[in-house]
Amino acid sequence: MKNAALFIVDVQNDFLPGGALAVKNGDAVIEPINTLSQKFEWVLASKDWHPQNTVHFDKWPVHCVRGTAGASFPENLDVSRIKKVFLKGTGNTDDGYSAFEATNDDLESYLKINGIKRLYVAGLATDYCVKATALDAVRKGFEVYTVREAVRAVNLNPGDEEKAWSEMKNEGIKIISINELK
Ligand code: VGL
Ligand code: ZN
Repeated sequence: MKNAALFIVDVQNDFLPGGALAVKNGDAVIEPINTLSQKFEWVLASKDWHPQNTVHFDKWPVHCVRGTAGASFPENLDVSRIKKVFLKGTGNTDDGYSAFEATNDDLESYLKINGIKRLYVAGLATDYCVKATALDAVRKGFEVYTVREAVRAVNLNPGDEEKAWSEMKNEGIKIISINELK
C-alpha cells in the first residue's frame, strides 16, 4: 500500500496474559498483526518504555520498565518487517500514552519525511495508547484507520472500550476490518 503504514502500538509482554498489566485476550492481536505486517511496506511500532520511577506508576502497576523482559516484544510477534520502534513514556513525569510523544525520534516528522499519509493502527490497548496515538494522528492531519480485530482494551471501567470507539469515530478515525484490507 502506497503512502500508508501499519502502526503497532505496545504489543509487549507486560500487556499480554501473565504480564504485569495484562489486557484481557491481548494475545489475540498477534495473529492479525502478523498477517497485516505482510501487506505493508511500512511497518512501524511503539514500545511503552518507562523508567523505574515515574508518576505513571501511581496509576498503574509497574510495567514495561525499559530493558526488561516485560517491555520486550512477544516471541510470536513477527518483528522482521518493523522498520522503526518509537519509545514512549520514557520520562518521570508523563504518561506518554501516544506514540507521538516518543522521545527517541519524532514520529510526526518521520511520517512526513517518508511520505506516509495514512496510518493503520493496531495493538494495545484500545482505550489508552491505541486511542491516544490514533487521535493524535488524525489531529495532525493523517488519515487514520483502527483495525478492529487487531486491538484489545483494558476496560479499567466497564464501557471504556465502547467510549474509545465512539471518541475515535467522532474525530474522523475509520474503523476497518482486516478482511477489508487488500
Ligand atoms: C498503556 C496503560 C498504561 C497502553 C500503557 O499501552 O495502552 N496502558 N501504560
Ligand atoms: Zn505505561
